[in-house]
Amino acid sequence: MTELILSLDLCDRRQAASIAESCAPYIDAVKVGYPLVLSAGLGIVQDLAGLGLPLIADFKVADIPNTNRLICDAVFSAGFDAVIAHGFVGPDAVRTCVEVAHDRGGAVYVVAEMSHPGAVEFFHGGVAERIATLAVNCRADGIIAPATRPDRIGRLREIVGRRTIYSPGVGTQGGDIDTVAGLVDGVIVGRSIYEAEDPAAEAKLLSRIRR
Ligand code: 3DU
Repeated sequence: MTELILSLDLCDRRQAASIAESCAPYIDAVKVGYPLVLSAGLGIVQDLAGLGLPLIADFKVADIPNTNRLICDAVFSAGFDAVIAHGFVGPDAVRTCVEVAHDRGGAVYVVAEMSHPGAVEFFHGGVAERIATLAVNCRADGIIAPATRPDRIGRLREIVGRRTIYSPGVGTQGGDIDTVAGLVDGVIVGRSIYEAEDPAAEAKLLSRIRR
């Protein structure tokens, strides 16, 4: 089953909670990042907790080990179930995120390669492969890989094996859900759902990948 993860990049707390609630029957998790938390406050986590879905903190944590520890402690204390971290900061920094997450019963997903056009500047030429290897070595729960480049997902899958791959970039960024769904464990979809006239109907439509 390929999961459908709603990326809730809205800046209005009530609108975000309402869209998440309407989509809840058709999605497997909710990803929350800086746009929503910085606009609505961390209280949004409590608003979403009632959905009974895993909440993923997309803070792309990328600091020294001590700061990563403080950030991840705060993430799990707030009620998140997983955190997304960058891998380019190196193994000690990533390991710290994994330690905190696993102590709290949570998960860490490491960004191996991003989905936007400019990502090729630094992630290509072997870097994404090295980050994916680092994620495995640091016992991260999985990686983030680009739905906009299915061939790259294939390459990164060779490295991470059965570890989870979550993939953003479907829809608005150009990635095709039917192409990507069979390659990954979950697709992350934001604007195609929350900007739709009927977000719940769109989520329902996309949730066909779960079959
Ligand atoms: O393009 P969308 O609206 O479906 O949103 C995609 C989300 O996934 C958004 O929160 C973005 O910050 C995040 N993301 C990527 O799009 C690409 C990455 O490589 C990593 C995260």
